[in-house]
Amino acid sequence: MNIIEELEWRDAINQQTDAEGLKELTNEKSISLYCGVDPTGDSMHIGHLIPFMVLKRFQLAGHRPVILIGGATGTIGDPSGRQSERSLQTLEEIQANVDALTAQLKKLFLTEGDNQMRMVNNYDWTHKINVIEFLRDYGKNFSINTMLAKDVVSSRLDSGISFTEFSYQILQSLDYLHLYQHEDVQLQIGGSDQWGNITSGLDLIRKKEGSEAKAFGLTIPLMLKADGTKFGKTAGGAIWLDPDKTTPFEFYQFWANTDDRDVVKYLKYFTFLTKERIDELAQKVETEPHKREAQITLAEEMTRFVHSEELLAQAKRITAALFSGDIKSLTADEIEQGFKEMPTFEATKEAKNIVDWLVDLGIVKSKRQAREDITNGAISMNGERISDVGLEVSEEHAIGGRFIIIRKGKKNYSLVKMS
Ligand code: 545
Repeated sequence: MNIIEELEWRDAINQQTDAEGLKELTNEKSISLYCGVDPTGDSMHIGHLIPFMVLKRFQLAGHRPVILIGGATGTIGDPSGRQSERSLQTLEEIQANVDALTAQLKKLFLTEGDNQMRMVNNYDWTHKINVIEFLRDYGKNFSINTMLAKDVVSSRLDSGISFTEFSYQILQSLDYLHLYQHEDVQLQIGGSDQWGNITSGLDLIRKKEGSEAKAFGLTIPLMLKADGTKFGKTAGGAIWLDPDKTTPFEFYQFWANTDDRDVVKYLKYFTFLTKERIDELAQKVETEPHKREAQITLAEEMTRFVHSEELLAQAKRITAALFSGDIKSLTADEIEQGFKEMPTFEATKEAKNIVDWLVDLGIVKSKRQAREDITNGAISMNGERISDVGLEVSEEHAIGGRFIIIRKGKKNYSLVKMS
C-alpha cells in the first residue's frame, strides 16, 4: 500500500489539494513534509497528537518529516476554529511553552536512529523580516478578497477580528514557502481546521515559484464518537500527553474504556498496527466483545507510544490491583495515580480509634454506622477487611507512610492522605 492509500484505508484523510498528484509523487520518491504546532499551551493533548502520528506514518514509509514549532506564529495565535479574539500571551509564557512542547515532541518523535524527524522554529526566519519587506515582498501576493473569504475570517466578520489575527494566515504561508525553498518540503499536513492556512501557503508558493511548483496540502478529519460526544474529552477534561496533567494510568484507562463501536476506528487512526492485526482485532470485537482485547491492545499501544514500556506496566499493575482489590501490592506513587479521581481525605498521623477516625474524616456518617459497617465486614483498609472496632489507625498503616485506602461496600473507594 502506498502511504496515501494507507491513510485512506485508515480514514485519516479529510481533504487533499491534489489526491492523484500526491499519490504519484509519494510513489516516485521520498518527500519532505511538515506539520506545525503553536506554543499556546505547555502540553499537547491527544487531539493535537493526530497529525504528528500521520507524520510518523510518512516517516515509516520512507519520507522525511519536519516538525515546526511556532515560536513566531505563537505570539499571534491562530484564529482558526475560534469565535473570539485571543488575549496575547507574554513572550516569557510563549518561550516556556516552546521549551515544554519541544521537549514533548522530541521525546515522542526524535528517539530513533536514522531518518529522524527534524525540528524547526519559525521564529528563526520570521523575526528577520522587517515591515517594509513584509509588505513589499509578501503582502503584495495576498488578496484581501481571498483572505476575507476564508472560513476563519468570514465567520468572524460579525463578532470582529483584529488585523493581527487576520494576518495570521500570511505568517503560516511564509513558513510553507520558506520550507519549500530551504528544506525541499512539498507537503503540509494538519487537522481539518488548518485547510485555509495550508491552501493560503500553496497560493503563495505558486505566486513566488510559478504555477508548476509541486506542493501539496492534506488535512486529517476530526475524530467523531459513535455516541455523538466530543472525542478526547472526559469528565476530568482533556487527555493530555503530559503525565503530570493526565497520569499514565488515566491515559491507559481512557483508551481501555473505548466503546465497541469506536475501537476499530481508533485502532486504525491512532496505532501503527498492521491491517492484518487490526482486522483480527475487529473480528474479536464481533465474536468475543467481553474480553475487550481490541480495547486493551489500543490502550497498550497508545500508553507505550506516548509514555513508555515501564509506565504501561505500571498502569496495568494499578488496573489489576483495583480489579482484584490487592491494594497492598501498589507503591505510594501508583496509589497516587490510581486514586487521583477518588474522594480524598486528609488525616493527621496521630493514632486514633478506627470508628472515630472514619467518622471524623467524614467517610462514614455516624459512629453507630461505622461500628455496624465494620462488624458486617463492609470496610476494608488497603485491601484487607477490618473486623476489629477497637483498631488503632496510625502512621504504620499508611502505604509508603503516605496513603490509606478505605473501601466501603463493593467499590466505594476513599483515599486518605496522611500528613
Ligand atoms: C503554525 C505555523 C505553521 C504551521 C502550523 C502552525 C500551527 C497551526 C495551529 N495548529 C494547532 C495548534 O494548536 C495548539 C497546540 C497547543 C499545544 O494552530 N496554525 O498549534 C493544531 N495543531 C495540530 C493540528 C490541529 C491544530 O497543532 O493540526 O488541527 C489540531 O488537531 O488545531 O507554519
